Amino acid sequence: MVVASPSPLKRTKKTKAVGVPTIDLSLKHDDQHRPSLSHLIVEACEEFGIFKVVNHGISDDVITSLEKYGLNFFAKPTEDKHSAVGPTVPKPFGYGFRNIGSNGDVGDLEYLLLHANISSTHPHLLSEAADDYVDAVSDLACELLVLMAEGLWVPDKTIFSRLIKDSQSDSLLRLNHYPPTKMRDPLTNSERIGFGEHSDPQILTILRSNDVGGLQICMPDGLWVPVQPDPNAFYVLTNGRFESVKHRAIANNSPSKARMSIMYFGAPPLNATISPIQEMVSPLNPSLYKPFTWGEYKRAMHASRLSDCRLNLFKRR
Ligand code: GA4
Repeated sequence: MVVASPSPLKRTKKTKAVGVPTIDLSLKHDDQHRPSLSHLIVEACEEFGIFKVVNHGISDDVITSLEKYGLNFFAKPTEDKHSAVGPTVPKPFGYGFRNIGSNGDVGDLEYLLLHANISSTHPHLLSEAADDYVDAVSDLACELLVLMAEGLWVPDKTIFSRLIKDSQSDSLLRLNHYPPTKMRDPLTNSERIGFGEHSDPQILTILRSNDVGGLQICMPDGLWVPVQPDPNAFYVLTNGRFESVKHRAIANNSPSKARMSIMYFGAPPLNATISPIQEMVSPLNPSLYKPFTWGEYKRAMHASRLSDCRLNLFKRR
């Protein structure tokens, strides 16, 4: 067996946190284990839309450098943050405070949303820490996409990874900073929301956070359960046939420490057509959606609220 957590999505007694399937990537070079590794990834994507990757091979230095960069950035005076990369409401890139997107969503956080592609004309961090991080996590994303193709028995193993390796890839980097705040909303006495419920639209998301909790995923029965933070691992959220898990972050309820999470969103170029690969379509298993470009999908996304489902707009009648 190559999976480290024996009972995925079993809630641990003490914390009520959920154990998502764990993928041990150190086994990728082992010819004997690689097929079961790719099978487990496919299973995790199909059943949960999220898994945890351990032994990912990305050095601590790369991760902590970007984390330090982020913490330094968020510690700056407000005016400096606004002037550093852009306006208060990123359109969509730059520094954001409370406002998410441009259709009225708000949360208890501040963030940096940047294009991951250095050659792009959009703002990016221009920091070595961010470049090194993006290089490392995009390689990890590609490795996982190759394993997914293997697990799905797709003949062209790089069919997915090529989309994010493309020089025009529309991948993004997001740093979310959740300062400590009072746990309950004083008016409603309900949990305060850091980042409202949504599913990620990109091919896959690679999320890393410090040891402060906040991430929750929605179970099939609609119950929200916390995911235990693990600074040494990455959480991978998938999309498509591998439906992206609905998730959110509650406001940070730790007494003094801020929560910081870093997301890499692996995306295709804007002009890439999104449609099922031929081998997956048959008269018995027809394509459910009209083909669309990633650019078209993004336009629909930016016209929607955080929790909206955009895919329905492209459903075949
Ligand atoms: C959710 C996932 C990513 O964080 C993001 C978000 C994007 C944004 O912040 O600009 C969106 C949201 C996300 C989907 C609906 C729209 C657009 C905020 C929003 C209300 C960067 C992304 O790609 O889609």
